[in-house]
Amino acid sequence: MFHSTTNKNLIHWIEECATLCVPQNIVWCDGSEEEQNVLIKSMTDQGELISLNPDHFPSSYLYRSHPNDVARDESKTFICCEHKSDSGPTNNWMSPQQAEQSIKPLFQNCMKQRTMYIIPYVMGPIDSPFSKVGIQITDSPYIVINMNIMARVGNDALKKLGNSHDYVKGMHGLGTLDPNQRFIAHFTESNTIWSINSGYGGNALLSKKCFALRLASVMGKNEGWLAEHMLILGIRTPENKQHYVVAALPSSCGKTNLAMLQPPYSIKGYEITTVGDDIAWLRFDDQGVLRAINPEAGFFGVAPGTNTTTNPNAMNMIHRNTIFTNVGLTDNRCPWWEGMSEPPETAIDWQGTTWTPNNNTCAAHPNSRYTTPLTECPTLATTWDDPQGVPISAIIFGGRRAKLTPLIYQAYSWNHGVFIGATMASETTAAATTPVGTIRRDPMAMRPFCGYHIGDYFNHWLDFGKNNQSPPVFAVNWFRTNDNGQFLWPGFGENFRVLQWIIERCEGIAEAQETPIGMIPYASDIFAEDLNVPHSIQQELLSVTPTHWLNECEDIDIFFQTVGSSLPSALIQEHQSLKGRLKNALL
Ligand code: GTP
Ligand code: SPV
Ligand code: MN
Repeated sequence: MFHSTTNKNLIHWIEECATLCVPQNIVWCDGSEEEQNVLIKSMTDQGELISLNPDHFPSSYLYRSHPNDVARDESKTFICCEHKSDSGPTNNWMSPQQAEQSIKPLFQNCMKQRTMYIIPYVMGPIDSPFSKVGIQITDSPYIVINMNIMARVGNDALKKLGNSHDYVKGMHGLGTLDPNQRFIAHFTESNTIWSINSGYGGNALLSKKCFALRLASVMGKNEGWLAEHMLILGIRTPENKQHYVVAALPSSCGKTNLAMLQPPYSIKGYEITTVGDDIAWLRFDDQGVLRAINPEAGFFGVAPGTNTTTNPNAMNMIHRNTIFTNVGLTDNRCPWWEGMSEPPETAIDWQGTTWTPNNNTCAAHPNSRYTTPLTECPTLATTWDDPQGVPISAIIFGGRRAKLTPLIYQAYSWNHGVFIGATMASETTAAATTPVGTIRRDPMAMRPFCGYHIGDYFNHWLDFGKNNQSPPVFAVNWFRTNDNGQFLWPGFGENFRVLQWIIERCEGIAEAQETPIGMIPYASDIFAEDLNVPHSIQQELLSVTPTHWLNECEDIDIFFQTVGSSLPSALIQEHQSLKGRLKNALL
């Protein structure tokens, strides 16, 4: 067994895993191009990967996952800490002892006649003091080739780790893919993850949601920082001022698209750059400046809806070195998905069967994705790998709400901003296996990803900004619809107009009007004439209807009751103030 580590703790853990899973052989991954090519070749030879048309999509491949394994499974995701009360009302809980009894046996012999890959990786810039090391074990070559894109894989990780015990142990087995025996278990007190019977996305790429959010959120609480489900983007103004903002939007609610947006043609002199599209680790530096790093090294982006108009930068980026999962395949071996272009006359759908536009089904699964290295992104910020992270000017929360919440508003204070984040709600999407389209509270877009009690998490947020130069907080909603379900706001690149207002608020340039829920822009600051949004829709997009919001407050009350006694009094206070302002507005 070749490896370049003398870390006894690590070697011992690997031996334990091997004894349990009984693989035929063990391979230490180095993240090299050669390793990637060898794995891809063997997978294409075995028909597990389909090589795409090299004229249009060089070094790009299609993978089809098992039809019952196409999204994160929140009902099979557990926090395994000693005390149930530490996991809180938003998590499934299982005691570590119970996990030992009911999950561990599922790994027994699970790698028989298979190869066990050991993937050492770093989350964050290799030399950053904020980065952390993880080791993932897996028997899925598909997961290895994805991890090689999504994280900084290789011997640098082993070097960084040295003989330390401080790394995240991730054990992943494909098992039988039986969804009833599927478990994604997080041992938040021993930095360990067990994932069995899924090979898809956040269930199986253990660096991503399992480590960089669920375990990291607990590390952040203990160490004074935040692990968030946020994109990080740069905005350089025509006056050459460089800003960065972070934005938390729930799964499949627009982070990747916002992170690499192309400003409208009519707006000159601004530059948008991309640091991250899904996860941010945030901390205040010695000067009290909020800084963010992207712990990841690649995109695992939603394919449907991506096209040359909605996201030209992504379309450009995914034309090479990309692994597509569960998209359709055209006759000339190019990927296709709903919303990409006019449908082809015939195609092979994501399950491998013949498809035509007359079929009542989708060619691509709604949660089909592309995996592409960050370095392929045409808007990648030069600072993306800065060990110190980038300084943050504003925090944005958002969700998918067909009704109620306006396009954009600003919080009155840090505590009010934390209240807005904590009480966000959003319609569920295909990113998880739960039914799509129902509104649920999704605090800070972290409901499925906060690894500890959500009330303690709110307290941590309040404390985090208390003694620092906390940036202003905003809320956005790109997804208001009319009664026919059509979006009222053009979205995508036009979201830049909202970002511009945010930056002008940060710089003290733009004005705002006070409403009971927060400060909103004057319509003329958002809706330039070239946008062609009718006056009545402008009004609707910025409207705040107190009676509707009072109903929302009742729903927030119900949510707050579920949080229980650790709900911070500052948030109860904010809620009272909001209700007071709404009632005043009705007088
Ligand atoms: P995850 O990777 O699941 O965390 O998703 P995400 O938050 O990165 O969302 P993404 O940017 O991939 O967008 C998800 C879906 O929403 C895609 O189908 C997009 O086309 C669509 N979308 C993104 N931004 C907008 C927008 O401004 N308006 C509208 N109408 N749709 C959008
Ligand atoms: C999400 O669901 O927020 C994702 C996709 O980014 S997954 O990696 O599957 O979590
Ligand atoms: Mn995400």
